[in-house]
Amino acid sequence: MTLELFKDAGRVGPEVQVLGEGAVVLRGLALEDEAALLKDLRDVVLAAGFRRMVTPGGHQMSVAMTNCGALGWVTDRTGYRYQGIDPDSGRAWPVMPESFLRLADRAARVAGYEGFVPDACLINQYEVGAKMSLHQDKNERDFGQPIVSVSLGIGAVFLFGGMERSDVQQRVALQHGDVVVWGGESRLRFHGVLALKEAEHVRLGRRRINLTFRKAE
Ligand code: MD6
Ligand code: FE
Repeated sequence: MTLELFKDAGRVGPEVQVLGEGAVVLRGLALEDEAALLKDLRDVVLAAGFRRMVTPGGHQMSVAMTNCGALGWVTDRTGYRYQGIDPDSGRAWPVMPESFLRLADRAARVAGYEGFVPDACLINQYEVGAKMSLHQDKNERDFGQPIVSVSLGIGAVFLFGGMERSDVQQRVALQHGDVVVWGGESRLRFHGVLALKEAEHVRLGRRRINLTFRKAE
């Protein structure tokens, strides 16, 4: 499908693994601009720190989160939503860095989605033992827009299910620099992340950071 782009440009494309209709893993795609990405990540986290939010059911999440961009995803006892104000600081979320926007655009294009301009980047931090239960991403307005998900730090096993919670799941090992792009027919498939195993990454230490770019509004 999308490797045409690279043929035209006369260069070799990234390694692509198809997970389903409209869903691909682009191995190592985030490594090209890694230094800028990690520096900008550090700046965002200094302005809006990681915090463990509470679900509407009253459970504290094992994953710590923050956001950048015009909108941020939050959860509390009243529900899940996107909002422009960081509830911890009372200020706007940090601006989405250029390096983040460039990577989201490049990944979406390679996967066949043109004109993806995210207004939200949810940043998840997993320490050893943290996990993400099976869920669908459905707080966004337009399911015609994909999600671009970037894995940094230590590896994790991503679960990719079907349209029903009970559908069987593929297990996908994600490493530092891998990017999953998720849209089309697959946009509402259930997915999650298994509890993180002990490991250490040279740049990020004993944790995994996941950036998910969304067009929320
Ligand atoms: C994670 N990712 O990889 C959690 N959602 O840490 C997600 O929940 C996710 O990777 C939608 C699309 C891609 C994802
Ligand atoms: Fe998700």
